Amino acid sequence: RSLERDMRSALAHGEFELHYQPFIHVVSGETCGFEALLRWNHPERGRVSPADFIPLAEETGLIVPLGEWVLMTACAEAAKWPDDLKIAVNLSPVQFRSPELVPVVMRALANAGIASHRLELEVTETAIIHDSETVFAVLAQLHALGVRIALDDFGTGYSSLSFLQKFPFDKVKIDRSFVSELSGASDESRRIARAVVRFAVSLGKTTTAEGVETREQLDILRADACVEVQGFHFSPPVQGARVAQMIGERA
Ligand code: G
Ligand code: G
Ligand code: NA
Ligand code: MN
Repeated sequence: RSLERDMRSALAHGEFELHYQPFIHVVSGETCGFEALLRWNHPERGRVSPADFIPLAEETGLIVPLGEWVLMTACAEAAKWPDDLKIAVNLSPVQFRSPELVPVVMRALANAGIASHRLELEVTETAIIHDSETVFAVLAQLHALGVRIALDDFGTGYSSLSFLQKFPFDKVKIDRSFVSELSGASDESRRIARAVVRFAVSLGKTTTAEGVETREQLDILRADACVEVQGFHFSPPVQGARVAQMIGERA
C-alpha cells in the first residue's frame, strides 16, 4: 500500500497526533509556550516522521485539510492552559496558496476561545521567497488579527536584509544547525554560528534558539542576549497529557 493512500484515510481514522515542545524564557527560566509538532502513528509502519510525510502531503494537497486539523487541535489544546502560554504552529508554504488559511485561523481561535496573540505561526524563509506577494498579503492579514508571526529555521534560507525589514515578524527562530555549532569543534563554524545569533538578536525581535542540547550552548545564548530557548536540554516534544502535568508542576 502506498503512503499517499494511507495518509488520505489517516486523518479520518485519527492516526495523527500533536506533540508539544516548550520554549523557555532565558532570563526567567519560565516556560512561555509550546510548539505543536505533528506525529503520524501508522497502524503497520509505526511512527512515520513528518520529514517523510509532510513533503508528500504538500505534493498531494493533503496538507491543507491536515494543516487545518493541526490549527484546530493545537488551539483547542492551548485553551486548557493558563493564558500566558503561547501555542506555536508550523505552516507549510502550500497552505498560503489556499484562500481558506485566514478564515481557518479565525475559526480555530474562535472555536477554542483563545486570544489571537496566543497563537504564533511559524513560517520558513523558503515559503516566503517562493510567492512573496501572496505570502506577504496573507501574513499582513494574520498579523492584523493579532496573531504572532515567527520566521522559522533562520539562517538556512536566503533572506536579504530588505526582506527582513519588509515582513511583519515578531520572532526569529535560529536554526538548530547554528545552535549545535556554538559548542562545535571548529573555531570558524563556532564564530559563524555566534554571528548568526548576534545578527538575529540585533533585529530587535524576540529570538528563539532551537535545538539547545547543552548547558554550554545555553550559556553562550544567554551571553548574546537570545530571548528564548527550545531543545532537548529542556524537554523533547511531549504529549498533551504531559503538558498538563508540566503546567501543574509549574504552579
Ligand atoms: O518534529 P520533527 O523534528 O520530526 O519535525 C520534522 C519537520 O516537520 C520539522 O521541519 C517541522 O517543522 C515539520 N513539522 C512538524 N509538524 C508540522 C506541522 O504541523 N506542519 C508543518 N507544515 N510542518 C510540521
Ligand atoms: O523545523 P522545525 O524547527 O519545526 O523542527 C522541529 C523539530 O526539531 C522537531 O521535530 C523536534 O523533534 C526537533 N528537535 C527539537 N529539539 C531538538 C534538539 O534539541 N535537538 C535535535 N536534534 N532536534 C530537536
Ligand atoms: Na518550527
Ligand atoms: Mn525550525
